[in-house]
Amino acid sequence: MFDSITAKFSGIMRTLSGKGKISEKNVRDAVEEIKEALLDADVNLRVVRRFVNSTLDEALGEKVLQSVNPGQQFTKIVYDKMVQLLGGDESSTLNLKGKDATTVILLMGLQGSGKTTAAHKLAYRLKKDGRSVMLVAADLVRPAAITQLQVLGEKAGVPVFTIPGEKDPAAVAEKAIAKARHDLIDTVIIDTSGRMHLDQALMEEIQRVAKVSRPDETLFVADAMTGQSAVDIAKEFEEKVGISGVILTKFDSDTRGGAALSLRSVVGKPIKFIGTGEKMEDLEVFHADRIASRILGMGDVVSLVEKAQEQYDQAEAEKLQKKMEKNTFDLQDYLDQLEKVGNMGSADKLIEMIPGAKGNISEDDIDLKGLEKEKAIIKSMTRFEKENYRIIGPSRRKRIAKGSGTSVADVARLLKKFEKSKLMMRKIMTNKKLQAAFLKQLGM
Ligand SMILES: Nc1nc2c(ncn2[C@@H]2O[C@H](COP(=O)(O)OP(=O)(O)OP(=O)(O)O)[C@@H](O)[C@H]2O)c(=O)[nH]1
Ligand SMILES: [Mg+2]
Repeated sequence: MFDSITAKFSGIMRTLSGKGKISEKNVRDAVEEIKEALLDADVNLRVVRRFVNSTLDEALGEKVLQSVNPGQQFTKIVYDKMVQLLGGDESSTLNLKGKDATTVILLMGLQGSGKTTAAHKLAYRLKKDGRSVMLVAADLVRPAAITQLQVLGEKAGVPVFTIPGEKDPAAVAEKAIAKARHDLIDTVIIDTSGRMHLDQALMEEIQRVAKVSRPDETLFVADAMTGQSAVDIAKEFEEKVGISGVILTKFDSDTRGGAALSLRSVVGKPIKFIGTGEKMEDLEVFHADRIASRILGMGDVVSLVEKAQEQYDQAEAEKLQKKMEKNTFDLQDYLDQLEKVGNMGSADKLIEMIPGAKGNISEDDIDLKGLEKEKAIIKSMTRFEKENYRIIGPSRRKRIAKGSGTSVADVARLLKKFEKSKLMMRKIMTNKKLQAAFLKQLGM
């Protein structure tokens, strides 16, 4: 998402930052280009106007034109406006009751917007946070909807409430909540049906479900690919049912991003999560500042570090540190690290988070395939070999290459790389300053 808008914004900023002094005309030209970029990305016209006017007002103030580094000042203004547009620092956390009560989350949206997928991603996330979750199948329109939720619920390891034969979604919701209270389940997530278009029947159905379930969160699920129309639909849901927040799905898609940039401002409700893929883990908390950075091509280091940290818990990090201190880090440990990198996400997602990487680094540069190869090689070693890499001579190398479907050269390359990492670790561990930086990165 945002590929073309990011390219254009980076271009505009680069032109301006190259200038030692900028004139009023420079600013006006840049703002005009920004306007075009936003319109091209299918951003709502009123939103574009407001963005452009307030950027212009501020940028033409004395502060920018007279400043030592006008290009940077201008970038800062555009960045701040973008953050504001996306919701500023308003909270995107869910309104959850304590565990001694039952929190109800209602999901709604058009057909195929990603409600069922979002329901199961949310269930998975909240369960991971230590909550007890129940999914409720209140989509009684599409024949396969119940089975779909049951399959996903099983994947996430949470119960799915259904009433076979029941035709009234409000009745299902009501009974589900009663059961959750009885079973001391603290979070209920209700998946509702969608329609191709907005229609009276859908609105009435959702209204009735909302009335009996009295949700703590009423989340509108919007498909980022539907562009402008997502905004109109959200407005309709807000008027008829009332929404507390938005989940923007298919953020990973190749779309221009207009919906993402317009929704918050037009509907006036926070975007709380973004869906970044079809898998259970592909749900990120929405942070206006981080997305603004990504859009302007400035990367998102905070999310990147968080993703890395997710892969480590404190105990593991300490164990790793011990091994490094004692220099007993072996190939099995190396393999564990490779697995963690692989778990951080696909190459294209990582690229978006590295400042300046988009457009400069390709997916091939982040060599996740090479990673797979290395993993296969280590997995073909015996335990003794993993613990004593120096004994891996020519005949062992041949056997390992054969076992992993690679070549002897590949095995040799891996061993060299591993040896280098070990050397690097020795260096880190014998240098206090490096050590501190490293531990900070592990979140210690
Ligand atoms: N790439 C990507 N695909 C998604 C995402 N969220 C949902 N999908 C896909 O979109 C399709 C529709 O998702 P569902 O969750 O079934 O949508 P729904 O709103 O429940 O649809 P109905 O129940 O028919 O109204 C599925 O193929 C999902 O895998 C996302 O964030 N990224
Ligand atoms: Mg569904």
